[in-house]
Amino acid sequence: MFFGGGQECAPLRNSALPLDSMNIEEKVRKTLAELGLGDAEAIAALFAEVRAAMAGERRELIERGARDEAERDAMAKALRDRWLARKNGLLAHLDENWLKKASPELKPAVGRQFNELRRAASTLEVAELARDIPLRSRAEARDESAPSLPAVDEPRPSVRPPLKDLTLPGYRRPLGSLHPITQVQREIEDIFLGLGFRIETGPEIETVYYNFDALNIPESHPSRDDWDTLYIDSQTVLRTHTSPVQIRAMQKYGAPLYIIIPGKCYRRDNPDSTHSPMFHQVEGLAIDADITFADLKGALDFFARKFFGQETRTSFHPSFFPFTEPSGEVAISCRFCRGEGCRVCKQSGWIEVMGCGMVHPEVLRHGGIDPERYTGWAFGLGVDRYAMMKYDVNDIQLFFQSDIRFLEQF
Ligand code: FA5
Repeated sequence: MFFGGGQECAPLRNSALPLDSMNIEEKVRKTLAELGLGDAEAIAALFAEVRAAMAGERRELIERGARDEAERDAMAKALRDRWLARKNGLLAHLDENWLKKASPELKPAVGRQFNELRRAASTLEVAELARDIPLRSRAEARDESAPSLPAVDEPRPSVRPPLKDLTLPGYRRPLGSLHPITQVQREIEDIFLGLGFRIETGPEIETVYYNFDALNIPESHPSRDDWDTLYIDSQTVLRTHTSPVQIRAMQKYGAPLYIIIPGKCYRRDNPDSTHSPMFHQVEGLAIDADITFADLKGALDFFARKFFGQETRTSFHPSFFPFTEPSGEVAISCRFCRGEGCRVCKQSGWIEVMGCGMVHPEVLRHGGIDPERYTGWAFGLGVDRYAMMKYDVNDIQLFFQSDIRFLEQF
C-alpha cells in the first residue's frame, strides 16, 4: 500500500511497546490509560499527531496522482476506508478506545479533540479526494511502461512546494474607485437629496402596462414599436425609461411625493458615440398641492447651476411627452463657448440636457392620485450623457468597455 499502514488495521502484537515506537494503528487499539496519558495537554499532542498523519497521507496521495479515473477512485476509497470505515477504520477504534473509555475528568477534552478530528476527516470523503487527486497526463501514462520511470506502486520522490518565507511583505491590493457613471449618478442624487427628495427604485424588467399604458403612451405610439423596445414577451419589456417607477411610487406612497429614481434603461438603439442599448437615467417627480410650472423651473435651474456651475443659464423649450402636459426640454448654456456658439453645441450656444413637464392628469389617476387635489412636475435625464459632458468624454462606449486605462482616470 502506498500510505503508512494497510487498509485494515494491523493487529497489535506487543502490548508492552513504549509510546514512541508505536504506530497509529497500534495506538488507537489501546485506551488512553494504557497509553499512560492522563492530562489534557498530552491528549492534545496525541490528537495533533493523528491529524498530522491523516493530512500527510492525504497529501501523499495528491502528490502521487493517478494514472486514470479507475485508479484515482480506488486510491480515494482505500484511504477513506482506512480512516473512516465504520467497522475497522482508525476513527472507529479511536472512538471505541480513547473516547468511550476515557475517564470522566478527561472525557470533555477528548470529546472536543475527537470532534475536531472528525471535522478534519471530512476531507477524506471519496468525492472530495477524487476531486483533488490529479490524473497524470496521457503522455506520462504512456511512458509509465518505460523502465526509467518508477512503477505505479513504487513510492515516488515527493515534490513539495518550497517553504514560505513568512517575513516577506504581503501583496499590495490597489484600491479601486467608483465607476464614473456611479459617481455622476451620486452627485445628481445628492443635489436632490439636499432639496428633500428621496430615492426610489423599480424593476428593470417591467410590464407593458407600467412602461407604457399607465404613462398614457398609446398602443399606436412609435416608442412601443418592436424596433425601439426590447420585449421579453408581449406583456413584458426591459424598461425603456425610469418613468414607470413614477406610477409604482404614486401607488405605494400617494401624495405628497418628492422622489428621484436612478436606474438602468434599455432600448434597441444601435451603439454609437452617444447611444448605448443599456444606459442610465435619473427621473425626478414632485407631487403636492399647488405645484406649478414655476416650481419645476426653479428646481431644475437650481439643479443645473449646482451640477454644471453657478454661471450656467437654463432655457426651457416646448416639447412633447405623452405623460406630461405641458412638456418641455431643458437646455443649458454651452460650457465650452459660454453661449457664443461652438462645435460642441453645434453653434447654437445651448445644449439640451433633459425632458420635463407637468404630470399629466391621466398619469396621476393611474397612480391613484386625485388630479383635482394634486399637481406635479417630472423630469428625466441621461446620466451617461451627463458624465460625457462633465468629463469631456466624446464616446459613450468608453464607459462600458471596462478598460482600466480609461477608468483609472476618474
Ligand atoms: C424619456 O425617456 C422620458 N421618460 C424623460 C421624461 C421623464 C420626460 C419625465 C418628462 C418627464 P428620452 O427618450 O428623451 O425621455 O430620454 C431621456 C434621456 O435619456 C435622453 O435625453 C438621453 O440623455 C438618454 N438616452 C435615451 N436613449 C439613450 C441611449 N440609447 N443611450 C444613452 N442615453 C440615452
